[in-house]
Amino acid sequence: MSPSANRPDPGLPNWWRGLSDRGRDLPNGERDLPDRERGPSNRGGLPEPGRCVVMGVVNVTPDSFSDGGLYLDSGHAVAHGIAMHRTGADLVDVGGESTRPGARRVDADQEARRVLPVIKELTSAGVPTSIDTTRAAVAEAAIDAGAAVVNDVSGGLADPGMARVVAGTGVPWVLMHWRGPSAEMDRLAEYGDVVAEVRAELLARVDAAVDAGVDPTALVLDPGLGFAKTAAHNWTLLHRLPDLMGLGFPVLLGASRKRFLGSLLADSRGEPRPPGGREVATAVVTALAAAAGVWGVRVHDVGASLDAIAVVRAWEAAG
Ligand code: PMM
Repeated sequence: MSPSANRPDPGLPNWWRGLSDRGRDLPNGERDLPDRERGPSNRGGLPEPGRCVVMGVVNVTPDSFSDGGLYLDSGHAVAHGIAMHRTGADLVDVGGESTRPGARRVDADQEARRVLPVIKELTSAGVPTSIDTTRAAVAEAAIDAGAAVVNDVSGGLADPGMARVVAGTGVPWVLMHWRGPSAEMDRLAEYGDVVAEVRAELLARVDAAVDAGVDPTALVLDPGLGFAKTAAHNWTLLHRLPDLMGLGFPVLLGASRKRFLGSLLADSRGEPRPPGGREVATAVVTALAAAAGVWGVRVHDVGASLDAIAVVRAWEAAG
């Protein structure tokens, strides 16, 4: 792990450097602890289990690339969420709109009809959930239904109302790097320096969020693997994870079963390995990411990633 991991870097805005260096002013006139002195469970309401967080995926959609159609029925979606929670998922990420490359949008009512019953039931079963949406209205209704985190693959770009909802409710917000809707994203995968551009574009989203009143300690950054990124871009971003973590925010990674793993594992005719055969590769990415110190991973197979994290922890603890 790079020595610079998790250290706010010098190119950061003053509000963030000040926050990390000396803590926050509290309304009662006292000063909160600086980040480096905070306990492991004191970051803006995010789960901090003392290891890499595992977010389990439930797509209540007919067309997601890996689990599309499996959990469109809300009973199946709830049962799967509960099973992932029992396996050890720290959060169950519920989405109602596919973001696969080229996917067409569903309307907001349909998205809400898919996710709200699932979030309500998971919440009453004691399962912490995040809502995977780019729409402020869906996020707000999901928070009302019990969602504890907003996971926004557009980083607040798709809906200008999202920052207001997050600021108003105070829930943590995952800002993913995004350049445009799924139908267009493949042609937006043009970079000179992918790491520098992803960092700068994410920081711009952080600034917009903070300007809208969002607490910066409630933000998580995600490089958006596969979203306007080629396989080569994804590998470069993974290789240079410490540069992203140097921004000082918790980092979430969503590599699970994605296309770049399918093409890495293509057969002798060049046919990509189907999503179901990408789990070992996913768990290896989880292990390497956990060893690099990421805050969390978003995965389809919770048990496999928890096993990978257990290996990393045992390896590190023996040192
Ligand atoms: N990827 C997908 C959906 N939501 N959220 C975050 N934060 N990061 C991701 O990489 C991400 C995401 C697409 O994958 P899926 O179809 O398996 O849900």
